[in-house]
Amino acid sequence: MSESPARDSATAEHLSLLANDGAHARVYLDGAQVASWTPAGSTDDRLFVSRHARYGAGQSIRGGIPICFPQFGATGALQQHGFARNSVWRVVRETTDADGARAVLELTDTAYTRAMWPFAFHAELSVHVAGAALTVELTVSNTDSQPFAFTAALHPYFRVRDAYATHVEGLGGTRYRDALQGGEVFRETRDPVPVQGAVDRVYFDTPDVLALVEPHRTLRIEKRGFPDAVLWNPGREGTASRADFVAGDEYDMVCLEAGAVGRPVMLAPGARWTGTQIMTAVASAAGPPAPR
Ligand code: TA6
Repeated sequence: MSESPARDSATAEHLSLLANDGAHARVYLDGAQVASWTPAGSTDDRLFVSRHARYGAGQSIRGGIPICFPQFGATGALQQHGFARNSVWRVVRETTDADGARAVLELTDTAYTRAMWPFAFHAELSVHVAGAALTVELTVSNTDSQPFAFTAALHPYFRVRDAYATHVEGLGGTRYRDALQGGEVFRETRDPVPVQGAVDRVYFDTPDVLALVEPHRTLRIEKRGFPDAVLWNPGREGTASRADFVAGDEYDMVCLEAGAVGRPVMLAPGARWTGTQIMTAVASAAGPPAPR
């Protein structure tokens, strides 16, 4: 992997997707990371990116939608969240038509990836924006002669007005592993689940439609192919201990992720797997928020 030249959000190589209806997304080639999404008819970016985020090859931008592959978290032998977010992806195509704007990027094995994970693979990320929705789809193909297993997640940082006034709908009754309680597994008794401070949980086998609800607006989050969901907020200590966060960022973001974490995906030679996350801005019944 090459060392990262100093870059910023403007100079790091990226694609700007603009649908005919005005919906917009920005995708960086570093990590194939979506780092901005504005639904049609809105000026509000629904993705959070820290002012201290780093840009450039080898960096994962603190915010947007990092891709965790071929390992979620620190649960295996690889670096935290795998290498996809630290790799430079190639643009396959970029199109705009009546259905919206789409970019497709790809990543294949290199000497860098094989040194950590000795398999040939092809990963493709499709990003589509139109109307109120952003759709991100990760497809992994096994191009090796032996089977492999991986875990993965799409790790969106959603921008919110006050993280600790949000809640998540749809998780009630599911089991979760709580990283803040020594990795113990519990069953969720609440629905909705309020975000009330630092939280770091993998919810297993959840329903495919969840919602991140703020007092003034809602994001509908649908996943396909990803059985699990991850809920993360770093809390005060989490932002203070990471140089690419600014103190106070914990109020501005909630991660509600689509993951294949609990059971690794097994792929035979020639086989393919796809996981999708569809994020839709839902109009608020309560009207525009009062200024903070
Ligand atoms: O998805 C939640 C999580 O795995 C947390 O445990 C937390 O570490 C977060 O991801 C961010 O990880 P990072 O390596 O980007 O600091």
